[in-house]
Amino acid sequence: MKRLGILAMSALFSTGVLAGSDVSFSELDRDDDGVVTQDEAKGSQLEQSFQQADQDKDQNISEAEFALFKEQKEIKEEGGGQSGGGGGGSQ
Ligand SMILES: [Ca+2]
Ligand SMILES: [Ca+2]
Repeated sequence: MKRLGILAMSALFSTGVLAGSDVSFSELDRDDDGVVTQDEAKGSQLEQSFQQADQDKDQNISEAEFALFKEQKEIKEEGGGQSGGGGGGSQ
């Protein structure tokens, strides 16, 4: 029943800045052990930036590292204006 609403909302979001990248830490941490492994990051946009986000190089993204990563990404996006490179998303 709520599906349409959610779809409409995600459509709204993908016309904005964060095309499908607005994923929360708990969503990524599928086994709920408090860290996101490379395997869990697969398919998210964290996958490409995993090494960057993994500040202490233990091959896990802790919640703190994830928060930092998102923060830096937002700063970057604000500074660079609109990111117009989203080739994957169709309207
Ligand atoms: Ca995990
Ligand atoms: Ca780490």
